[in-house]
Amino acid sequence: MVDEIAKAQTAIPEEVTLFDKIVAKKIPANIIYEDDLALAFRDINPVTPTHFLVIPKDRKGLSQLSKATPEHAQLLGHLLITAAKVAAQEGLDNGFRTVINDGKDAGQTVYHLHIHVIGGKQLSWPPG
Ligand code: IU
Repeated sequence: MVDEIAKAQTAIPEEVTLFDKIVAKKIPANIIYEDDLALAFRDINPVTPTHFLVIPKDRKGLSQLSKATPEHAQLLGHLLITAAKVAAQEGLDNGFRTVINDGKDAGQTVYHLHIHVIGGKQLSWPPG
């Protein structure tokens, strides 16, 4: 986790992100859901027993949530609904948490909007 925060200090928006490469199946990922607009795959560095990411296949300029405009409303809604659907598919019936890290202070390392879905254990609050 400390590594992620260190990585976030130097992470920058890119033309083609690592997640674009996952969408294009150029780099491997454990994909658990896919439709026309969204992809969900297991995080390679899980922080809870279940930890997956929901991403837009075409991020339409959404490197991070703070870049969202009204044009992104439908896509963002679809991603949230997908997060809940895949959480149910994963059996997270007792609850789960969604997280969107935005920028350095939040520890964002990949500038392709993504929703973390974490669960599978009792989570604590507040996060650090
Ligand atoms: P962050 O919110 O930008 O910090 O999250 C990026 C996440 O992407 C982080 O949890 C990584 O472990 C994860 N990840 C991944 O699952 N597969 C990859 O190929 C890469 C990062 I690069």
